[in-house]
Amino acid sequence: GRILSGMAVPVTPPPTSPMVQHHLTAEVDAVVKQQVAMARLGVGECGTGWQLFAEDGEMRMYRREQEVDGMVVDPLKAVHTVKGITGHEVCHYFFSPQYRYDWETTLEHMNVVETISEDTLVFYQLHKRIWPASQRDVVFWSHIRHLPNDQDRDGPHIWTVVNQSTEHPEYPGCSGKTVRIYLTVCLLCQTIVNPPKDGAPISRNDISCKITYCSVVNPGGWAPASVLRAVYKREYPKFLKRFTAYVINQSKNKPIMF
Ligand code: 18C
Repeated sequence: GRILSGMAVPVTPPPTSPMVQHHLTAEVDAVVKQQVAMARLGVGECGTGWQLFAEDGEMRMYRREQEVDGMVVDPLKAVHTVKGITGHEVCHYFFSPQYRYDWETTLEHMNVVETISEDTLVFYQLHKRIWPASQRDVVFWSHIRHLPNDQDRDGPHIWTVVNQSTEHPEYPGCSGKTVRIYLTVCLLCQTIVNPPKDGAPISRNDISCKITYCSVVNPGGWAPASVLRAVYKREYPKFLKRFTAYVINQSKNKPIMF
């Protein structure tokens, strides 16, 4: 069986697909551009009523209450500033499959279904069950990208990871007792550097990372709104705090990855 509950098995992704232009390439590019543009909008702009629901130090989490066919799909937008790490580092640890079990606490199983290219993978994830709801799973492509700042060559460069639900013939999602989740997630990271005045080399004390995390998750099947919103409220702050602490810890004795 492919399900190894909770075990951190070493991940050996399948080899890169040999096609010149994979059928997902155009979709990936379009969704990434759209998600990055949306993530760059502040929570005050657009007049769309983001409401603050969690706050901890520099971290702020906002949501908009939204339902589709009676199901809660509240969009989430979180902003955070973390000292001592770069946007490249944050995106590297979020994207790479070998670290996922270290920081993703809701995971029961994860595997790479397909390697589209070095920067685009397709994942299958089975998440822990919340009693009494059905267990959830998800298939999504994940893309990591560096966005050079074209307005200001010395300005901050931006890194992003976008995850978007997709279909895969080996994981049909309509069989068995799991319910398929649909998600769109965008992690956008900007490195801020305060160069030391004495011309000394840049150290981790001189850098910080401005993080924006946006997510829309459709639970795929009915779940009580109050339970769902309670899960959101508990899990999203837990994720962002734990994940950023993980990146700080992984990066601290390594050279800065700009
Ligand atoms: O972005 C994040 N992680 C990425 C890499 O894994 C990727 C995947 C996101 C998966 C999100 C869906 C998670 C479903 C979890 C279900 C059970 C969790 C609780 C378990 C407690 C024991 O993009 C970071 C994601 C941070 C996760 C936040 C939680 C979101 C909750 C969404 C609820 C979905 C429906 C749950 C159905 C049960 C309702 C009673």
